[in-house]
Amino acid sequence: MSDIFAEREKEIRDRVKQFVEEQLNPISLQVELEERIPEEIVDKMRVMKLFGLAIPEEYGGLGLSTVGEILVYEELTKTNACFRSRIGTSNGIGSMGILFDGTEEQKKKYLPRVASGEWTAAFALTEPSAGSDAASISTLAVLEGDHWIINGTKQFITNGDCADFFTTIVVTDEKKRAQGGFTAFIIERDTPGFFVGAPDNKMGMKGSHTTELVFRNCRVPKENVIGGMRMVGQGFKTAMRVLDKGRLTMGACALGASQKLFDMCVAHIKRKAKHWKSGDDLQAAQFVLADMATEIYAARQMLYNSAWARDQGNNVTHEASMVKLFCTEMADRIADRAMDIFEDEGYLKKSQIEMYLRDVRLYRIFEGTSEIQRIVISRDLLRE
Ligand code: COS
Repeated sequence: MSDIFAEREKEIRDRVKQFVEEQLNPISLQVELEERIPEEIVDKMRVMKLFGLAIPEEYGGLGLSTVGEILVYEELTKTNACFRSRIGTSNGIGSMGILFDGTEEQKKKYLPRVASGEWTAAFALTEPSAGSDAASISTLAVLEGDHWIINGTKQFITNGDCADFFTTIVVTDEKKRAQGGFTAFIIERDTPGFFVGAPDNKMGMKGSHTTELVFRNCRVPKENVIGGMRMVGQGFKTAMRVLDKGRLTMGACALGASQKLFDMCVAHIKRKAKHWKSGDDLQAAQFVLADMATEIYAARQMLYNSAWARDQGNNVTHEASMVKLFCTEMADRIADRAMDIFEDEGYLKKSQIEMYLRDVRLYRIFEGTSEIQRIVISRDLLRE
């Protein structure tokens, strides 16, 4: 399996591992309590080119393969999940639509700025009445001369507080809807008629913020249709392709968090076992660790295999959904078992076990709930 990793990607992964251990872990709790990532850390992530992981070198990024990218995300999620969210949303779902389907002018304008971390990107699909059922969105764009006039509301948009532009999916043909009636736009933050709401008060991911976006007669130039006017009506496909990739990276995040929790549990049990009087206690803990390790092993194989298949040019729509479904549900089980192992200590903020428990729960929700993944998997397989 290690043959699929290029030397350069392993070297980048190792640098990120060191960065996590030396710079991010020491401030993980601080980010949770202050609900923000210090700007000097964002600067360090810029210098490491982490905002350009998946962006090709010709546009200033690192140009990692899917395998290389998931290796990095796996390391980056062995700490507070917000660091990965800040990077991964911008370099992932926020800008991948431009990379996949944008015009050359759009790629040249936006991707180098995302890669350098000068600009942050976000992805806006979800609406108050359209979360999982993405085909029910109602934000509407109407063409008037050289501008589209957009009205509607998006919600739960990660990076809403800090994004400079938003890849936004809206309706342009109410009859065709998801079958040729949705279009992807680039909405810059200072566009007239575009308003960003206050950060939501969430259960977890405290250092990463979601907001509402409101479009009130928002005037967007024709050039901001991703891919240009020939791509009007193709926005649902752009969004789905972006999510196919995003679901693999979500698997990597869930795996990284699970591995970190497992490592914490091993260290905790080794510390505690010295004081246990009965061998039964040790065996109970050993059985839990064995189950965790087995699940993590299975998750890693399916994730690496699917990422590698994508890098070979294969369509991995249902594999990506399988990875997201399995890895994110596993992370939830592992966080719950970690709480069992740490007992009262795990319930304390300073242990950070309770933070992981709250944060990994989101992995089962964003970029498509577990139920959505089951729909995608079964539909794809039945179609085959
Ligand atoms: N890649 C490329 N094209 C795709 C695709 C994919 N993965 N999935 C669907 N499409 C295409 C279809 O081929 C179809 O094209 P045609 O009109 O040419 O036939 C079009 O998109 C519409 O597809 P479909 O009819 O399957 O749409 P549905 O409304 O039935 O889609 C699902 C249902 C579940 C796939 C979709 O609503 C979904 O993924 N929802 C979850 C959204 C989500 O993850 N939200 C989280 C918030 S975003 S962070």
